[in-house]
Amino acid sequence: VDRALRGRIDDRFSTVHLGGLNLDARDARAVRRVKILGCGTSYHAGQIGAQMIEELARIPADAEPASEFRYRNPVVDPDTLYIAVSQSGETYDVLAAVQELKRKGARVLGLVNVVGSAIARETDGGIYVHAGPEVCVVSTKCFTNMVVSFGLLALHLGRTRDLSVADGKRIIAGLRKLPEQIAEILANEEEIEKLAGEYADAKSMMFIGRVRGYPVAREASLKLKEVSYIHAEAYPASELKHGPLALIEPAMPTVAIVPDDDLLEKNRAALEEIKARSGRILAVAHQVQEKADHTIVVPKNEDELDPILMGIPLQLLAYYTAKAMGRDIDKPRNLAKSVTV
Ligand code: F1P
Repeated sequence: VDRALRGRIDDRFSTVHLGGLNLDARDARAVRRVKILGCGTSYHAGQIGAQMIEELARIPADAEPASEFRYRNPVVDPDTLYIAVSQSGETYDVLAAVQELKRKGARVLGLVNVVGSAIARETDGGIYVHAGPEVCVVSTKCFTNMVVSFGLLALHLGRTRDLSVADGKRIIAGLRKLPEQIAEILANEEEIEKLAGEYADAKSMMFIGRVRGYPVAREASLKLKEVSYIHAEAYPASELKHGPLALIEPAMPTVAIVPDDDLLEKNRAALEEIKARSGRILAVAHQVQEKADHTIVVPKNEDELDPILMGIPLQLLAYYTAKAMGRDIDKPRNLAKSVTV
């Protein structure tokens, strides 16, 4: 995160240096929609990015898995800014989506980690997320840095529309606090390792989160699947009552994202629903949750940055669960570092 932030924020609170973006203020003002494409972890980072762009730049935005984009003869709109997200910059499905978009005359930016990679070369400009090399197969620190980069991009887009000076100050101050707060979470690793031991017997796990907590839940469930091979489902907390509640029982623990924001009471109500069905609950929250069996308490920052601080302990949870089960964490079965076919 330090690396992602370094040199990108100057002393005038909301001025960001996104050097390779290749999107001047006029182009940025002309953007009517943002569509983000990525696979796996990068798609989840894109879902958070889309929410940040809507919140901070007030531009309608959404994210879609790149893997099937080209199969559905998508409408390509000249007023939409397309962003392709990829750690490796080599994922074939993302590259193929970029090529499809370019063929149809779209402007496509990249949010990529590996400098000079295929997607970085094919796109019209973009942001390098500067996460450093991801040595293992699954993407972790890159997810965090992608979310940071989306935060900077959202502020930049907002600024070109004379929006959110106050938001700019607030978020930039929040971003600057992140490295220290992340260090605090990492200092708590032992506690997370212990908790992982408690849940490693689960055959299946449910992950829930609301609004920006939902992509965090998805990403946490993906991490758990990738490295521990425990089946996991992720749902927006409000969807629980539309079906998945039927799955809740003691053998299916729930990991709940419960930030101190204006949805706190609703999230607590969901915990009650789960408890009423004898479900075990592990909450990730800013304060101990009474209804939960265990809570991982994370430091509070700006609401928009919750996905970063709540995502990291769940990456650790996946790691320690896999470790407790004796899995090969750096080389999970059936997965490749970059999926180039
Ligand atoms: C996308 C991705 C990773 C995942 C796995 C397979 O990679 O889905 O998120 O962890 O390794 O590939 P990328 O396009 O971000 O490099």
